[in-house]
Amino acid sequence: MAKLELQELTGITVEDLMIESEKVAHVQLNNPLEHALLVLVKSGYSVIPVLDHTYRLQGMISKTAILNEVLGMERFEMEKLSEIKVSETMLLDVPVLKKSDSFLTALKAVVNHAFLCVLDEEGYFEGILTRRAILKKMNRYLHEQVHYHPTGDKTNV
Ligand code: 2BA
Repeated sequence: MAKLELQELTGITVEDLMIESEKVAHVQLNNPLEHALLVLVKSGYSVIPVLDHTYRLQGMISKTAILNEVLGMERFEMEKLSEIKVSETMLLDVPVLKKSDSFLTALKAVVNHAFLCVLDEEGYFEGILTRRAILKKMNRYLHEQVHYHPTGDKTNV
């Protein structure tokens, strides 16, 4: 594999690294929390996107928020899971990116967020960009720098 140069790294866009929407676990606005918890547990993720029926992003739902919702004074009131909708419990303030955003924009964003939703101009969901995808690219670039400049020549870093 050819060495990854700095210009190539900074020239990478969100589109090059994102996970396409078909592969992203998600739930719908009017799903009951029971369904959302099932998807979260089965997929293994802690937070996933919430979409409406037209595939527009509406929020995010987490295992923690669901468990908080059903936490009673003395026990988890699991019967509530079928009564409450995702729309009542989801997080509304969702960080987003565009496909055309640069690697550096994405790098800054994943400092504070494990993943970001990627939307088109009209708010339709196109996929997600994860912290893992960004770190993987950074890891490759930095290791190649060390490999090609083992004596600490920092001219290309
Ligand atoms: P978390 O679910 O908190 O997962 C944190 C990290 O743990 C993930 O980092 C990944 O490295 C690992 N991990 C968790 N569940 C996994 C699974 N089922 N298969 C493989 N690895 C798993 P990232 O890959 O950077 O993902 C960051 C966040 O993006 C995840 O946080 C999750 O909220 C979301 N995410 C990632 N891929 C997703 C997908 N296909 N569908 C929905 N959400 C996804």
